[in-house]
Amino acid sequence: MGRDFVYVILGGGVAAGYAALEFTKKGVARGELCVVSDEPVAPYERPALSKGFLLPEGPARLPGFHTCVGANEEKLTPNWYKEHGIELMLGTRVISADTRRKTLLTATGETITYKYLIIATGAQALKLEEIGINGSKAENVCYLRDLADATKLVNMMRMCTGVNAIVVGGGYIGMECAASLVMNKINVTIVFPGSYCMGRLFSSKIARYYEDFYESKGVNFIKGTSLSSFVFNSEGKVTGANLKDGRYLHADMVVVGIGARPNTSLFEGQLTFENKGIKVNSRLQTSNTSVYAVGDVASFPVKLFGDTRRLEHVDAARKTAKHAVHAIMEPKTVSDIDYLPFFYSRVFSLSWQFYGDNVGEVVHFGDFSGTKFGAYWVNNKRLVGCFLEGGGNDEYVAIANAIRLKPVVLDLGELERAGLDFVMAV
Ligand code: FAD
Ligand code: NAD
Ligand code: ISD
Repeated sequence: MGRDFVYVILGGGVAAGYAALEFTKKGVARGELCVVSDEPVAPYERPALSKGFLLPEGPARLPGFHTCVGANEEKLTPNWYKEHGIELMLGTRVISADTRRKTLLTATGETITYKYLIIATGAQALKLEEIGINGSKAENVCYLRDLADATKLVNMMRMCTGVNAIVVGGGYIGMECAASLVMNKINVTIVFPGSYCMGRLFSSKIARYYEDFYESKGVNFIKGTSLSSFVFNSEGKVTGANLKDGRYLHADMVVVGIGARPNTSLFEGQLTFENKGIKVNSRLQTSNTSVYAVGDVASFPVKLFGDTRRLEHVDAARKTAKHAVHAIMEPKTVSDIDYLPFFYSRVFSLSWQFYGDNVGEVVHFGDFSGTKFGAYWVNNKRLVGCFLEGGGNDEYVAIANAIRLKPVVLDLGELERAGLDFVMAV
């Protein structure tokens, strides 16, 4: 069995949805484009899974958050793909790829041939077993990567009102899920090995603010240690956890967020890799000229900082996807991607955004006992990064514009005194 397309998008997540929309804007013909996804639903805004989807009241549900509503663009329901003549192969896992022959093989034995391939396979949650702990398959242990995980977590939260959850990991998933668990009236203990939460991005001072806020909501932080093993009952449910520092924690449910791994194994040995991702040029093209990579799997040049980065964030997925389609469909007019790294989160009543790079010296500003504060990162006398909690839209736009210019900063004290006024005046 074989199917033949001009363009194939492998993966059906955020990048796939934004790429599909861009293909239609660039005039793809009916029957030319196929999206192959092992998920049972059309591409959706994955960030909604750790935010709106977990709310106890009025939760977000599909079709409400199909791409591309996260960027205020069209909502691509399954019908949209049909109307545009795009083949949406859902529940279809690709088990091997041959970039020389330009073919993909599905788990059901179907061969898909392409002229151009866009790899948009994203990432998967790291499993506890990968850090030497058994228990991932227990019915009360949850991960959060896809709709099935989020549905299991919601069902678990409904059964666990008033009881105890352990959250393993103090990164994005750990912090966003802990907030949702609290909103669902579950007692939360977060365990992670670092000395403060969100260690990949936050300074210790920023982290302290969020940890204090969470503690005011009843969350218990156990830092500087990690799980050594779970304790199970006779039905195989987790009832508690032993920590490496000797402590024991009772648990009715567990949520695990210990990092992600890009889904690149189909292309190992066929394409060039960097930063555990598929290396692409400024047009998102891999070492094979017919193959492009976007989203979480792509290691792409970040012109602003003169290096190659793999960013596991939704804005990068959306923009790399659009850029790759532009490069494929209109190669003569496409310029080099010029991406400004952008990360954000929303928990409880809090909301922050970060632009740029968190390297160099940190200068904090604003009111850390109030609701609006931030930090700048200055590297080699240039402003390279800015974090702001509680800002308004104009301020976030000003930050993004300023960071793109990397203005010179000679006096850190002056920068601290100016605070947000510094970027507003750039
Ligand atoms: P994905 O969206 O993961 O899509 C990959 C797709 O490929 C999936 O459909 C997958 O099933 C499919 N696939 C993989 N392998 C195969 C195969 N062999 N055959 C067929 N299909 C395959 N980022 C932010 O910036 N802000 C946020 O608030 C935010 N919240 C998040 C919340 C959660 C719960 C998660 C998990 C991530 C969040 N992120 C957030 C990160 C963001 O969602 C990702 O960076 C983004 O989804 C990456 O898009 P992608 O298309 O590369 O990968
Ligand atoms: P992460 O890298 O943000 O955090 C991993 C956490 O696990 C860290 O706190 C780390 O200290 C901890 N950890 C590592 N080993 C551990 C151990 N042995 N025991 C306990 N903790 C351990 O990864 P994540 O939170 O799992 O997120 C997964 C992916 O989803 C990432 O790509 C992330 O960018 C993405 N995501 C992003 C957002 C957002 O941008 N707002 C929200 C949710 C998810
Ligand atoms: O970027 C996002 C985000 O944070 C979400 O929750 O996209 C989703 C959508 O806004 C959900 O509708």
